[in-house]
Amino acid sequence: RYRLYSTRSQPSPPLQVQGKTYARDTYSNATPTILSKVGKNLHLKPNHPLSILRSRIEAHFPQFQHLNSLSPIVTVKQNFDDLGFPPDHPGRSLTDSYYLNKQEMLRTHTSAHEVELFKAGVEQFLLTADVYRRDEIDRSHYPVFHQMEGANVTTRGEGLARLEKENEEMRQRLDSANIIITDPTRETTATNPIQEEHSEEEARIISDHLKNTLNTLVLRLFGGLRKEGDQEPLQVRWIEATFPWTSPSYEVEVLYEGKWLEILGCGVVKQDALNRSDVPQKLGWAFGLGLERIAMVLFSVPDIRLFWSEDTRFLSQFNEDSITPFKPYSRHPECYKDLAFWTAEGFHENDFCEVVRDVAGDLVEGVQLIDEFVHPKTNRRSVCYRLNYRSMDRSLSNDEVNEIQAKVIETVVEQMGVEVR
Ligand code: FA5
Ligand code: MG
Repeated sequence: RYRLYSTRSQPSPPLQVQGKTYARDTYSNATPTILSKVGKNLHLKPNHPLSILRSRIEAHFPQFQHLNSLSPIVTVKQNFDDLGFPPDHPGRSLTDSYYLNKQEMLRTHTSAHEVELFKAGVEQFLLTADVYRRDEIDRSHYPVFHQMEGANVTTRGEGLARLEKENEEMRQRLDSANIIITDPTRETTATNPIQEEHSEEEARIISDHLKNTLNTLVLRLFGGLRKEGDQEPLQVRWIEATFPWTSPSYEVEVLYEGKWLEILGCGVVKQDALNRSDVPQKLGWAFGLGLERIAMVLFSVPDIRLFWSEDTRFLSQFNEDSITPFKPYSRHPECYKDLAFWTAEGFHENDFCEVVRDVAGDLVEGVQLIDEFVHPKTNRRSVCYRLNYRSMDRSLSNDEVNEIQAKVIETVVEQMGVEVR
């Protein structure tokens, strides 16, 4: 396997993040560009769409603890092991996640904090934070995005009686609202089982409470958006899912302008995870929702990179009092460059994208595979990528783009052992 950094003879210095030092090892793959995002905290920036959305959701859960400042550097144990991810789960691989070293990583989801919070005795919380994943490059993917984790656990008996009472109240609200909820997951208990530690009644109360809570949340977020006189009901559907620490598990999709949009994953927390949190007597649910996905729709933001813009033409458009659509200002022209090369063994597209991001930063808008073939005699694989460059904030000169492209080429040759055609 090639290494993104430290190809030179002297050992690389340890990684520095927010004043702390992390020893490097063969796992270290967090790049300076990625590490420079740590501490930006867009979800706390006043009048930023992500912060506005966060406050809206927090208002739906007034009795929950609202946590917004947990460090994105977590242990592999927190992010994966505590939640029951098997050792060979693909999410753990170096092509999908950012590691500081073998033990420490940038969290890939806010669920990384569930066990520590349950352990600390917290029963109801909403946790908003930046999460990091190595991924493709396009208008809806960025290696840093924001999630909000919600969890509600309680003791058997009394606690469940309260949930049942709240179920009744939420059901009445939903019955009188202009919303269609499609839920085939009620029939798929064979593939999405209730836990053997739960009675059927307990499992039903918790699942219903989770579903009622999220259906009323969706109604609050998306319901008010429809235009005056719009008789079309809001449509939500529930889909069976799998997460290692919940069962049953679900995903929620909302129909928006003719398209189903996946907004969250959730489920009934597994007894295993609660035992690991030293609260074996409790039971409850958890969800994790993606803020950018929802904010792009609610605020009509066409490109996920805009959330990172410092341009006042973007930032000045939003305020806490209302959700108003983004009015695009004239976009600067794009410039694309094609790059064809023979891949080396073990080539992975996410690694290539990482190099591009590290060299070009936010100036790269998209990376798209436009051609590939395998040489019939040598079996070597050739690929051609189209790299789209565009700044959100200014015009790029052709010279500047050529310079970035040259640097990309130099870096992929040096670090990935590819051969430019
Ligand atoms: C999770 O991350 C789970 N931690 C969710 C969860 C929490 C399940 C608690 C059970 C209990 P997933 O990878 O599907 O699941 O991501 C959750 C949400 O984050 C998605 O529904 C989506 O809205 C958002 N999301 C995921 N990947 C991206 C991405 N690359 N860019 C933007 N948003 C994303
Ligand atoms: Mg998903």
